[in-house]
Amino acid sequence: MLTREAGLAADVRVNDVRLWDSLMEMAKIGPGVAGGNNRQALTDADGEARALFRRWCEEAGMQVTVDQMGDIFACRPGTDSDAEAVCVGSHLDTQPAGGRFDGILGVLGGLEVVRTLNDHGVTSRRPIVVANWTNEEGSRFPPVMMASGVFAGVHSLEWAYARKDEQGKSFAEELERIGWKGAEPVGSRKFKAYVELHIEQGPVLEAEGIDIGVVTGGQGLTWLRVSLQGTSAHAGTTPMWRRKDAGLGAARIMDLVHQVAMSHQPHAVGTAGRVELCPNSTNSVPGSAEVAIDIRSPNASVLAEMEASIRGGAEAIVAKLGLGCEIARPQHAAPILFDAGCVATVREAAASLGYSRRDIVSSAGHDAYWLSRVTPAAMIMCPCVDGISHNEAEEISSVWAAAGANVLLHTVAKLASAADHHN
Ligand code: HGY
Ligand code: MN
Ligand code: MN
Repeated sequence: MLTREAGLAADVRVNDVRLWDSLMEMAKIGPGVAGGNNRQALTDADGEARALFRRWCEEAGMQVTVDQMGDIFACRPGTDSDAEAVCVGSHLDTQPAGGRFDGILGVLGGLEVVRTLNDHGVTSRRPIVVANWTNEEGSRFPPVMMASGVFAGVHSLEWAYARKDEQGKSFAEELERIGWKGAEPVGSRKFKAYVELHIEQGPVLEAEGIDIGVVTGGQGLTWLRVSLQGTSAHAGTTPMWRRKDAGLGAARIMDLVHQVAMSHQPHAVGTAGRVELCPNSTNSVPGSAEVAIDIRSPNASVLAEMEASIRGGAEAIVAKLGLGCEIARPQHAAPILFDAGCVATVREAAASLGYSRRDIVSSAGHDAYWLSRVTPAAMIMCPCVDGISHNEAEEISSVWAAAGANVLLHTVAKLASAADHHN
């Protein structure tokens, strides 16, 4: 069978109804309490979602393999089996109060690309791989983008396996328990390019009435974990001057994070999304506290300055309150730029499809951050309602989903050297 690299016919579009139905089917797994999802990494719900994704990929004629971090790779063969594959994908795990589209659109959008190529009998010279990266959210097992970080050599497999959740369960034992610990060495697989479709998770595209975000890069992010040591004491009998109140320290450090972010406007952001007090009892002065901090900026030196200000400010706070303090940095990703060639292919695909588009820097972290260390990478974004995400109210339209998937389809077809149609 002769295959010309004629490329994918310009009028081919994804099946928007099938894509939306798949998103809604997947959303039934690990439901939240307000219409979104709570499908945290390595829970039974995550396992169920993975099984559904694997079934769909096998039904689409793909060969599915799993690596030692549980990353799933569904491969559609190309005509040249020696050619490096083009990879598309994202993540199926969600935040505890997550939406139905953050990550999921990129995985099922990739599946829809393959389904559409199958519908039209289009072959591609390069294999196409649809990936699901384990534990992108880093909520149950910090940090974020964990498995793609191991894949890119940012974390060791042993370090990742040893991460524990709040119940003290390790990543390795939970991965084993849900039956998704694969054999493929992590990072052994090489790609020609990686393209990730993702909702913006911010307000820009919708506010400007733009269909497609051509993602040129991503802002940097740092996580700090501040552990405070005071003295647990009776809330009634202990005079104020005698207290070593770790809860008060945590409150002041939360405010410090906000002040530091506000001093680097308009781009810097910062919050303390998780605070644990011990013994966490109304009538006991908190004896210890853990404050988990997330700060971000598109500018590397501003991010470093913010971290220094928080470290310095926290030292002053704990000195005044007579607390012990340890600060760890479980996560740091410098600001990144995506591959100019891949970004141009995304931009051309969006233009050829007639979508309104604009360059945008990602404010959220994504697996593409780490993939860009080991392969040329780019991202495509679609709007989301009011920019809401990491919230069960996260919402997109099927039109936005289809637009993003169409740009993904034509980008992948170009990168994989899709040949002509055969039926
Ligand atoms: O935290 C992030 O930026 C990503 O949504 N996990
Ligand atoms: Mn995501
Ligand atoms: Mn997320």
